[in-house]
Amino acid sequence: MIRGKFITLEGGEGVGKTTNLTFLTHYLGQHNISVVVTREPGGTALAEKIRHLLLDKDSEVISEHAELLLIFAARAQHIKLVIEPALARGDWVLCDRFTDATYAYQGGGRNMRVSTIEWLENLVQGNLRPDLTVLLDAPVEIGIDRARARGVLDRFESEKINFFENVRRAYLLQAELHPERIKLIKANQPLADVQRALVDVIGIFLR
Ligand code: T5A
Repeated sequence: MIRGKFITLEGGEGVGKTTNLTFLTHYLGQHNISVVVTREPGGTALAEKIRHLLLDKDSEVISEHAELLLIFAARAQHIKLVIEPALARGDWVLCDRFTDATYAYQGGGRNMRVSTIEWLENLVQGNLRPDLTVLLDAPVEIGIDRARARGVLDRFESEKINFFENVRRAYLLQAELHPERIKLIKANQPLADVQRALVDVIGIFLR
């Protein structure tokens, strides 16, 4: 059995990850590729409970270490129960956010040490890394406005603009550090153009 491809979508708040994940799922379906669509934090019953804890803005103050460890606890479950079995079956996995989000939000946004994140990444993931990551990038205000237009903000969305500028900077740094894996698409263009760029990027895997 040929192992499936592991593709992640990344970017700040409201840049269009979910919208484009749905588009990509449909597009791959047209190419007869069996796809598992999932997200982080989340993707299993336990990991979705952890997601709820992380996004709940009425919870007690969550320490930075608790936040980081909860994210990796959810990820450990997700990898073992969903991602690895799917890839081993030959399915492709499309995941809305993965560890690049940890480098961006906890590393960039919360200013946590990159070496700590790397250590947890190696512990929890072993050799597992995405085959391809699409980074949707847009000026922070655009994504925030789109997220706000949707209504109630969660714990992360309630952060200050400076936090999101640091998140964006850290994402762009990840793309610089891993140019072979992370492909950047400008998300502040019309959706049809974003999706054309997405088809170009994914085309490499379909040949
Ligand atoms: N988190 C997560 C961490 O801190 N560390 C981690 O390691 C991980 C994995 C999860 C939160 O957890 C944090 C980060 C996050 O804050 P989430 O729900 O995954 O939350 O992330 P959000 O960014 O909040 O997801 P959103 O659903 O808000 O944003 P999306 O998915 O990027 O945006 P989407 O597709 O819902 O689009 C938003 C709106 O914009 C429109 C869409 O139609 C929609 O209305 N839109 C466009 N409009 C015009 N032009 C375009 N090109 C458009 N693209 C989309």
